[in-house]
Amino acid sequence: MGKRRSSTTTTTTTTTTSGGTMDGGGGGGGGGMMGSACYVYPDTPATPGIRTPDVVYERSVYMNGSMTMDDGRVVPIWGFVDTATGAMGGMDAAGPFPSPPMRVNVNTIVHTRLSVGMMNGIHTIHHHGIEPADHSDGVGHVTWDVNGTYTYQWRPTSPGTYFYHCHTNTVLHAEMGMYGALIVDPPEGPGTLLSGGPTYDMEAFWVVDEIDSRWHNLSWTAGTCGEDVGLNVLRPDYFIITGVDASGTSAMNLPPISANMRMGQKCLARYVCAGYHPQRIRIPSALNPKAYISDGRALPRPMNASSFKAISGERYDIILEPTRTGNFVIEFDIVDWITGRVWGTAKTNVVVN
Ligand SMILES: [Cu+2]
Repeated sequence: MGKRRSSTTTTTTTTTTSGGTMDGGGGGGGGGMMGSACYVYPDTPATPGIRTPDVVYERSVYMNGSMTMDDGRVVPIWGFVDTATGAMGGMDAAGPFPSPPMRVNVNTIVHTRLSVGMMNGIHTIHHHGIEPADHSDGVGHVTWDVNGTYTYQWRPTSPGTYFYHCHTNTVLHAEMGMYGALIVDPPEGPGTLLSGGPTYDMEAFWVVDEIDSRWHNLSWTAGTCGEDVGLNVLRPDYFIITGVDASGTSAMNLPPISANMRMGQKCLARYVCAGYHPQRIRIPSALNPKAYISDGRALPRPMNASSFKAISGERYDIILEPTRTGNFVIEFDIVDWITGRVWGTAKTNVVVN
C-alpha cells in the first residue's frame, strides 16, 4: 500500500554529546539543526535517587523521517529511536512513526535513558499520565531539556494506555511526531485490562492525530526566541491514525489499527487523542463499545463509548464485544477548538465474522 513511512534506519551519526551547549546560528527549516542564540541549554544533571531498574528503555531521536500521504505528498516527521536495537538516530536518520512503544507491568521501576546532543537537537521525554518526581517528569524549561544523556526514573501505579512525547518546544515537537505508546499492564500481564477486571483477546491501536503540513517545515527551535512562526494557527490538512493516513481507506483492514474479530471475542481498543483539536469519536453500537479506563484511571463504571468527545492528550481503553457480524467503520472527526468546524475525519474499521 505504501502509505506507511519506511522504517529504515541509517547509522551515519553518533548522537551522544555530553556537556555541550546549544547556541548555533538561527534560520533554516526542514528539521535542520539550526539553533538560536537567545537560549543556552544548560548541561544535564545526574538523576537523583537512582535505583536498580526492572526495565530499561534506551532512546535517541531522529529528525529526518518522513511520512508519505495518500496523495503522494511527503511530510517531514521527527521521532524517537530505540538505541538498544542498534539504531543511532541523528539528523539524517529515519525511525518508526509513531516512536517505539514502551510496555511495562504496574509497579515496576523503569528507566528511560535519553541520549541527544549537538547532532540531533535538544529534547526531553515526558511520560504522559505517569507521575514521577519532578526531575523525571521531562517537561522542558520547568525542569530541564536534555543536552547529553539523562535517565528518567518512573514507576507506574495504574494500568491503562498512556503515551510518551517530547516536551521541548512542545507544540512543534509533538506535532512533528515525537510520541509513542506507553502501555501499563496489570500484574496478570497482557490480556487483562485491570486486575480482577475485564479480559481481552486482541488489541487495536487508535492514536489519532491531525497534521498541518506547513508546520512540518519549521526548524526545531522555531518560535523559541519569541518570534511568531504561526504555531497558534493549526489548519490540519491530513488526518492520521497510528502513523497512517486515515483520511481515506489506508487505515482500513490494517492491523494493529483495524481489528478482525470473530463473534465471542473481545478486542481492546487503545485510543489516544494525539492531536491538538478536539476529536469526536463514533463507534457503531453493534460493537457494544465500553470504556473501562480513562487517562490511566479506572472509571467508576464502564462508559458507553459509542459516541464521545476527547481533547488533546486524553486516552480511553475501550473493549469491543460485538453483538453481530459485519464490517463496522470507526470515525474520528477533528473538530476546530474555537469554531466547531470539522476539519476532516480519520477512519478505520473493525471486521466481525
Ligand atoms: Cu523534541
